Amino acid sequence: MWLRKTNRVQGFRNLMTVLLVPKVQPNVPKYLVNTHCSYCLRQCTPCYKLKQLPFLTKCNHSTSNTTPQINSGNIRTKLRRYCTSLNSPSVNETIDVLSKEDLSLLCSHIQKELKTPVDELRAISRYHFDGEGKAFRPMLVILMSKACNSQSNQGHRKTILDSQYRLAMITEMIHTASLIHDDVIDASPTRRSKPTVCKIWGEKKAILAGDYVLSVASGLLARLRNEEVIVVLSQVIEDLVRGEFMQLGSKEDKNERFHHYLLKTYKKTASLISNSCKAAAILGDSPPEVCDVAYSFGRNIGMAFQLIDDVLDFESSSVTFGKPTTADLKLGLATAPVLFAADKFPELDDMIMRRFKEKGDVEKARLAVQKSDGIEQTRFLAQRHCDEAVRQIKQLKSSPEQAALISLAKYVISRLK
Ligand code: GRG
Repeated sequence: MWLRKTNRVQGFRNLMTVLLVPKVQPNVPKYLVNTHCSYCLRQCTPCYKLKQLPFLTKCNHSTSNTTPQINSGNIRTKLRRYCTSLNSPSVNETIDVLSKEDLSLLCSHIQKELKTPVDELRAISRYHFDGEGKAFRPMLVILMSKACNSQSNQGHRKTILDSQYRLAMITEMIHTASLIHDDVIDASPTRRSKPTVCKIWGEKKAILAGDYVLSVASGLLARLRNEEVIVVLSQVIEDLVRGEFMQLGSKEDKNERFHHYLLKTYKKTASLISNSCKAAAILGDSPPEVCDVAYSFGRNIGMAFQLIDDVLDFESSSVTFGKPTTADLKLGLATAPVLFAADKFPELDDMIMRRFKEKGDVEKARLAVQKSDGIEQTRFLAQRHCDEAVRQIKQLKSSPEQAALISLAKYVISRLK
């Protein structure tokens, strides 16, 4: 039995569109041409540039909310609190977005699927399904499934379908397989505060274990017997690989460079999130417009998620040194904070091109980011994506899961890890 039966409400819940926005200023990446003020986040005509930097625009509205609020707290606790605080008669139960028990159940269902008789392969492939991840993707799938299902007028469409729950598992499996491979590529010693698969078992076994998790996920996907969902999720796997591949290269031209970064971000992170949301809607037999909303919501949340990930690399301190980890710089990667900073400090351009390989590059780039407003710009961009995600999901009929998805969008900006 895939789903636990319980009385409480269960579960949670364009790059291209934006690219189609007409170009209004020369040398401004089309993607960043703003129709929303980056400060007050209201829709307005762009009227002046933010601190001389060409990318973001600002209107004449109040600047009281110039800095997005940074909250702390555990994602699950926060969502639970948010949902219980809703003063609505339909929400007198707690939406346990994905409680610790739900998460360990999901992990144990995944572990059951990874049942190869080869002892070591079984142990390696199960290693990361230990409930230590944030489970952000399955959480979204479960919430989105319920939000889409509740659009239907039929009363019985309120719970998540078996196929949608399997999709949540598949999504987490694809994510985990990509993390295992990513740790090999980056030669990372730790992940989620424990040694990586490649650190313990070596690169060859890590690659094979990642392949194994992916192959089992593919089998589960095929068994959903939904051709459209198979196509959508296959695209995700292609995107993950292409996104990772794009990350190996750099672009010399500044505008191309930012576009390259955003496209890479979509493929590496937002594709899985957006297409999983879309697949959840498809499995729920949602009409095309609901599937589009699910996709757009996921795409914007996914972009924001990665942008904030890139900010956290400059903000989260290493326990040992009390300094930001700047793991991306050390890997030669120029993420949004650096790309924005390069506008103020053109000396970063050469460092970006040589992938911060020369002695002192990483530290110089870190300081330049600190002295610029690259972090602030990146957060604003993430905020805009979250705003758009909220705007999209509000097109659905209200439901507790829709409220939780809105809360999840806010969490993406405020998260600390
Ligand atoms: C095997 C499918 C497959 C792909 C191979 C290596 C590779 C190609 C792709 C790497 C993609 C990758 C690692 C993207 C990073 C996305 C990201 C933001 C990961 C961190 O996600 P969190 O914070 O992690 O949700 P937790 O630990 O909470 O699950």
